[in-house]
Order: sequence, then C-alpha cells, then structure tokens
Amino acid sequence: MSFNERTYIMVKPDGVQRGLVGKIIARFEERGFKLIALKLVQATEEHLEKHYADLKGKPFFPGLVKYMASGPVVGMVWQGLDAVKTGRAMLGATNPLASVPGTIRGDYALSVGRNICHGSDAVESAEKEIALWFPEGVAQYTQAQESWIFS
Ligand code: 3AN
Repeated sequence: MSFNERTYIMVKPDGVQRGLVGKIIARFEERGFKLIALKLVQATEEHLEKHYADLKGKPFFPGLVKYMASGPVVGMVWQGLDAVKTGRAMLGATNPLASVPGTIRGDYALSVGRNICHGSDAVESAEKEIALWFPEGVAQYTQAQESWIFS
C-alpha cells in the first residue's frame, strides 16, 4: 500500500469501438486517482505477446492477441492509494458473468473474450506493463503537489 502506487489500465479494442473510453476515464478520475499517462495506440501482435506473456500456453491466447490487435487500444497509467487492487475491483471479475453491476465489466460487458478493459493484477506486473507501454516515461507528481489525494 502506498500513496504513489501505479497501475496500468487499458481500454481494449471493443471498449474503444463502443465509445466507452470517456466513461472509463471518468470512473478513475471520480474515484480519486491521478492520470499520469495516456495514449491511443494500434498495438502489434508482437507487442501484445509480450504484454500477455504469462498466458502464452492458454488455448485462448492466439484469439486474445488477434482481438487485442483488431483496433486501437487506450493505455493509461493511474496513480493513487492501492491503485492496483482498487483498479481491479473497479474493473470487475475477468468473466463478465461473475462481475457485479457497478463494476466496468459488470456494467458494460457480456463475454470473457470481449471484456472491455485490462488492469494490472499486481504491483510488479503494473511496473512491467508501464515500462512496456510507456518506454518514454510517465508524469511524476509529488505528495506535496497533490496533497488532497496522496496524503
Ligand atoms: P484479467 O484480464 O482479468 O487479468 P487474465 O489475465 O486471466 O484476466 O486474462 C487476460 C485476458 O484474457 C482477459 N481479460 C480476457 O480478455 C482473456 N481471457 C481470459 N480467459 C479467457 C477465456 N477463458 N476465453 C477467452 N478469453 C479469455
């Protein structure tokens, strides 16, 4: 737990196509997180294979990579207290059948193969994902600059 914990949140191609980017950003802003990086990018399959390296052996892996490369994604980094765990809670369960209403997937998704958004599952994976998607770096805020959120 740390005031400056960071998580990588990504709106997947279906979320972008359905015009849900603004709603997802609004949820993180309204919860109190600080946006420290944002980009719309058409990812290559090679890049996505790195992002999903842990899932390489899964039967759905090839379909997952194709779906993720089917259109632009919006990658962002959000900072704040317990950003990783709280971000996951805001996304909802991986399978929308199990994600409760009030979560992003619980409100907007029906199928595990089209589940709108990604969120890092641990602080270590968040840092790896941030380095992969934002090699140019992200904004830095100090506790003093943002005392309303980080104290
Ligand atoms: P999460 O995204 O909630 O961390 P992971 O890491 O288990 O879940 O899976 C990564 C992505 O792989 C999911 N967001 C989903 O798009 C896809 N996925 C997971 N399980 C399945 C499945 N059984 N069939 C199709 N796609 C799946």
